Amino acid sequence: MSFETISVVGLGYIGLPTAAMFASRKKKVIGVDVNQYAVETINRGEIHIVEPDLDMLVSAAVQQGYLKAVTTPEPADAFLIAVPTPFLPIENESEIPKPDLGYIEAASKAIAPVLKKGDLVILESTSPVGATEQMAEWLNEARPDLTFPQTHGENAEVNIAHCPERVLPGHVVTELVQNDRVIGGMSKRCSERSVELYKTFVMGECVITNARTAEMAKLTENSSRDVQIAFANELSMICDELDINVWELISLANRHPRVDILQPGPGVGGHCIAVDPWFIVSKTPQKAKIIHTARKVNDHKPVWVVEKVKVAIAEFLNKNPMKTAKDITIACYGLAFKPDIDDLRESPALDITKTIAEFHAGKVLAIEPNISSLSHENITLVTIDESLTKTDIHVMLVDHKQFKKIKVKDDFIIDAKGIWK
Ligand code: SAJ
Repeated sequence: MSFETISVVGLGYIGLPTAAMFASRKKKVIGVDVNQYAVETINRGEIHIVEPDLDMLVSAAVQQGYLKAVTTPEPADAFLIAVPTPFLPIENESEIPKPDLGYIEAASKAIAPVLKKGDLVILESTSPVGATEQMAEWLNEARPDLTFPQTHGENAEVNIAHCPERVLPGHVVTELVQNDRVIGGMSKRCSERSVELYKTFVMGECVITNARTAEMAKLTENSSRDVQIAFANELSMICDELDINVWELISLANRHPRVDILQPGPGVGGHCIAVDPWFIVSKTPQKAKIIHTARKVNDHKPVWVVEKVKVAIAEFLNKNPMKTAKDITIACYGLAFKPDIDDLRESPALDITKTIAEFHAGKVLAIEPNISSLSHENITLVTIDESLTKTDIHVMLVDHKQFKKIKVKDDFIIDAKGIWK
């Protein structure tokens, strides 16, 4: 049975581009989101997030009548769930964060009333191992009149799979088409039907496995990157103590044919790499030792950068005994969670800037070429030129392309990205 109508639940950074991609292949797509503002924006043919080329795709899809957004699910042949999977709040620093499946539960309960025999339900959200089986249980509880793969395997009336998204923010539109897809069906039939669905637009290979392995594959990809970044961040702190330029060191070590070290930075941000490893650690805390340590190393890096700023303030005052901390202007270059994007969510650069603004008596400037306003009373958003004339201590946090051309002559530079030193 082919897929005439496809519903995408959750119209964020993954769901909206996926919905637009199906619509661009002339499928009837119903996007579902609890956010009324997002729904209205999309129905006008506009977008509520920033992602290159997505605006054109959504505008065309809405204009041609292939994409509409709603707040309450409607019947469809396939449902893709792309809702957030954050972790639950922790009481203290030593606690291991646990995943919050609340959005998946709410999405399952929302689509259950419109599910029918022959439908396919795909969980795309990055999820802890076992989440797809849990989702299947929620659907089964809500619709005891239908059969599901956990009890009826190949003969189930509703098919279920986990097909994690793996696209890089900033490159979503191309990566959705080109990347290989891991397809983890709860039965062989679930996988085969999912492949058929994704082949609507995916040019990469659709590789079949089971749901648990697919869940773990996604977590492994992001944990692998987190561990590698932690290695670079640990090196940066070791090298600072030993008076060695870590960027020179890494470029030398990377000349070895089997060494490929990533780059240190102010910490790991975004909603994926700093979150997903915890889904492994919370499930198997006794075994996930390197993954756990990497998280701690990366989470400590912003604290370390703030300490360097405090040392620079002390050195500045030592060199300028007539001045007080109130006279010192500190500029933070970059607030986004990584270069050349406008996304400030879970950004170590933003956290560092806010922390400095909390303790520092003098002015704190922020230079973020990708945003036009910032609402924080102690931080002033300025241009590069303004900052270069007013600043005493320069803190380089994000290697946006605009910053690479700057020549900073002052003595007081903390360069977390190694672009000025
Ligand atoms: N970072 C470093 N040093 C590096 C590389 C990155 O400090 O050498 C930092 C970045 O500045 C940023 C953080 O790591 O703060 C994460 O950035 P990223 O570019 O590594 O990854 P994300 O979070 O934008 O996207 C990741 C991708 N996963 C992998 O590359 C394995 C993407 O493919 C996933 O789809 C996405 O997570 C996701 O949604 O899970």
